[in-house]
Amino acid sequence: MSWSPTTSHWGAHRARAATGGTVEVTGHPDDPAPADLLRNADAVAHPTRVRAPAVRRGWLEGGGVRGSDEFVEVGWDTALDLVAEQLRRTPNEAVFAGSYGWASAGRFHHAQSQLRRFLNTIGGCTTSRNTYSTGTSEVLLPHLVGDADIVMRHCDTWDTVREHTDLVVAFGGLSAKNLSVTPGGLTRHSSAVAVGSLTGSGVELAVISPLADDGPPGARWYPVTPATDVALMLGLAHTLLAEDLHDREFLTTRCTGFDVFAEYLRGMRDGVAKTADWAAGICGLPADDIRALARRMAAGRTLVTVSWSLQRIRHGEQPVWAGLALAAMLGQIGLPGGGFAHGYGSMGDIGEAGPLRQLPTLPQGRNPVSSFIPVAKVADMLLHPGQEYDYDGQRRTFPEIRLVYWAGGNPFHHHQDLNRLRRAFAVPETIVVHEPHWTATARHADIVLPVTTTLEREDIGAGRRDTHLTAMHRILDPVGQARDDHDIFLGLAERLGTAEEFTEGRSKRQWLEHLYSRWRADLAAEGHDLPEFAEFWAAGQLRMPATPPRRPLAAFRRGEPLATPSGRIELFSETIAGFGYPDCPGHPTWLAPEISDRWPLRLIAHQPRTRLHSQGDVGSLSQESKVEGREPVRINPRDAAERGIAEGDVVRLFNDRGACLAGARLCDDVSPGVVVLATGAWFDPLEDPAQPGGTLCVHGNPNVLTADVPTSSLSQGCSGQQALVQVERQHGEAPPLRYLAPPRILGGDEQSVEA
Ligand SMILES: Nc1nc2c(c(=O)[nH]1)N[C@H]1C(S)=C(S)[C@@H](COP(=O)(O)OP(=O)(O)OC[C@H]3O[C@@H](n4cnc5c(=O)[nH]c(N)nc54)[C@H](O)[C@@H]3O)O[C@H]1N2
Ligand SMILES: Nc1nc2c(c(=O)[nH]1)N[C@H]1C(S)=C(S)[C@@H](COP(=O)(O)OP(=O)(O)OC[C@H]3O[C@@H](n4cnc5c(=O)[nH]c(N)nc54)[C@H](O)[C@@H]3O)O[C@H]1N2
Ligand SMILES: [Mo]
Repeated sequence: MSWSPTTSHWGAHRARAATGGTVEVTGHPDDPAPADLLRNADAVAHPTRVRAPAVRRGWLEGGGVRGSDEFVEVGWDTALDLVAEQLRRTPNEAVFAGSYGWASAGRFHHAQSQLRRFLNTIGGCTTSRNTYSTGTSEVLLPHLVGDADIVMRHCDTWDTVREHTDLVVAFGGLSAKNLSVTPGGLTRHSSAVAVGSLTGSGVELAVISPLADDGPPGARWYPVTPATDVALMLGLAHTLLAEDLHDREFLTTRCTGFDVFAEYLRGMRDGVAKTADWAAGICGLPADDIRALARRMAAGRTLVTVSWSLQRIRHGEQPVWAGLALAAMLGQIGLPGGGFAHGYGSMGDIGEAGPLRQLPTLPQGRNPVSSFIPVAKVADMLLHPGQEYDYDGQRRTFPEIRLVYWAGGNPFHHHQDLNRLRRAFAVPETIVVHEPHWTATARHADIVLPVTTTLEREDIGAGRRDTHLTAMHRILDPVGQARDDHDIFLGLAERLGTAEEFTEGRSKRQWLEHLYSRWRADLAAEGHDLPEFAEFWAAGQLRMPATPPRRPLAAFRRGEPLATPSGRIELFSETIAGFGYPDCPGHPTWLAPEISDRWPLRLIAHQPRTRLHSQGDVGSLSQESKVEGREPVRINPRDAAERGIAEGDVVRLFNDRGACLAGARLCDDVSPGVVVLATGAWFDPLEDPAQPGGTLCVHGNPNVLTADVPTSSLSQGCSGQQALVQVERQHGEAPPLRYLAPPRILGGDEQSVEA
């Protein structure tokens, strides 16, 4: 059989059906660095696929416990009748459909857009704002630079960096594992190649991270103590100030509030000068190295970049703000290859040269309900309806939620303190989940509707800065009775009398043609002549026309004001200071992280190398990385020896909130005092006798350990990147894994009619 074009968040590729219902995949012929993640494609036929609509038995019978109940398979008509009835009886504001998550690539079958479009036809729902990725920066940066995109999306290309930059100072590193991923996917992964060859092209690279492998070979590693980057940045800034290496002209004409920040650096009010020696005592790097780095930064063209991970911890505003202030002192913001950026090494599209343009998009309609939460407040909302909280200068109140609807995300992957999330998920009357797989979220739902994956349907797809638009051909038949999210919502809309509004009379194929044709017309208005849909579909892809490069910071440097109150970069923000939040003052500030004698190790729960979040965890690449079936945890040999832990041992990570098992990998790339357990191992909870009321995740999901606390009252962002833990060898036999098989399902074949 021949290869068909498709795309994924980890890149465009080719696929074809293989025996056993699975697929074969191969990289796109133009891709210089196809993603390893392609190897997880065989997850599509895994036994964890949801085969038929299923309803939690306890929900039908008025009892049971979400997350440990069995399910009853029902036919599609019954399932859709049940969901429609619940939607009919629930007030719209009491329906929470924030439904955060990455789902699959593809512009039409984007699960969250389909969900919101459908719910908007029946009166709307409570939603969520911002992301787990950059929820803190999305709120902070508009106060500092007017538009977050100018430091997160309009960054210099890697070619510009290679040509102009002498030194890249990368707080959080430039992690190769992250570069294969971009929402919607890329056809050519040039960033992966560019980062790998940076130092070879004469660019100096300072990787500031607790992990050596956050940078490519040739980089200089600065093993900073986690959560202390702000102290380091202040120590660098103080050195620039003390040695008169700062750009006064830029600071007075292009920034506001440097005087306040400089007073803080000198310790005029708190009596603590933020010298390199002061910083060294906190961040673990020698003071001489800090001073030398500051001088080096001032001696040439320097790019300061802060990875997104740094704002995904408590007080996550501070490293972003302090990094911006440091770059402002160098006075190179807006010069090619210099200044400040946020997210190189976090996502594959940052630094790519492809066009940044609007892609074909499914219109979602208008949500008549104005109620929303910042995305990471989901457990707080469910547990504390009516409670007030702060958010970006507003005082808001949690709505009372009776029905939770999730399509395209996995909160039992992405949220913190999963034992608390279990308590929160016990609250609503009904939880509906659309899922291809029996994820932990599906297992905590009442009504689980099986959906297709991209391979089982037709779509069009591309990512930000992608070079091509891909015609995503259908490669497999739907697994079991799986339906497209769109068809499920159509079934509901028919029952609720809004089918015409939902579909506008178009079939799925007509929607693809419609979205494409509208997009084509927009491009025609710009003078680009693109083929008709049929021609595009047959070709399998088209090259996207280039966009004129936009360098908003260069324009700012030339005198164009920013959309901030002062029109300048705000190193002190009167607005933020005016909110009076103790956990986010008016200028970059060192706010010491929590430490604890009981929990002496700092866990880094970063993005996984072997999958996208939880997606593909049952695929080959991810499965091959497991140790005794458990997720690998990396630990420095010194910390392992102190605990009698050997390579390959099953270990237990624990703190006040919960515990999980993992498989030990001893590794010198990890600083002493740090352990690394990537996110995304499917939550596999077992009642834990040692932790009354809590559970032990026998597989290795770090979110049983992370705290459900916001970054600050300003942004209420996700702080899940780190947690304080202890680690010990697991004594006795480790409990069996259960996540690789579906939950207990009753009724099965008699009740469900093959589609
Ligand atoms: N501790 C800690 N936690 C974190 C982070 C961290 O750094 N540390 N990072 C956070 C970040 S940055 C993010 S973005 C989040 C990611 O969190 P999520 O985006 O929720 O994670 P995914 O595993 O991608 O979940 C997507 C789900 O959608 C399902 N799916 C795929 N295609 C379809 C479809 O077509 N339709 C439907 N209905 N479902 C589909 C998949 O099976 C999967 O279960 O995690 C966050 N969580
Ligand atoms: N393979 C793969 N790639 C991905 C994803 C995935 O799931 N899999 N997810 C994508 C998504 S949704 C997002 S939002 C981005 C996220 O991009 P990031 O948030 O930047 O990625 P992480 O891997 O979580 O963190 C990057 C590195 O930051 C370092 N770090 C952690 N804490 C500290 C600290 O206190 N100080 C310093 N200096 N460094 C620290 C860690 O060592 C870690 O390896 O990644 C994207 N890329
Ligand atoms: Mo993310």
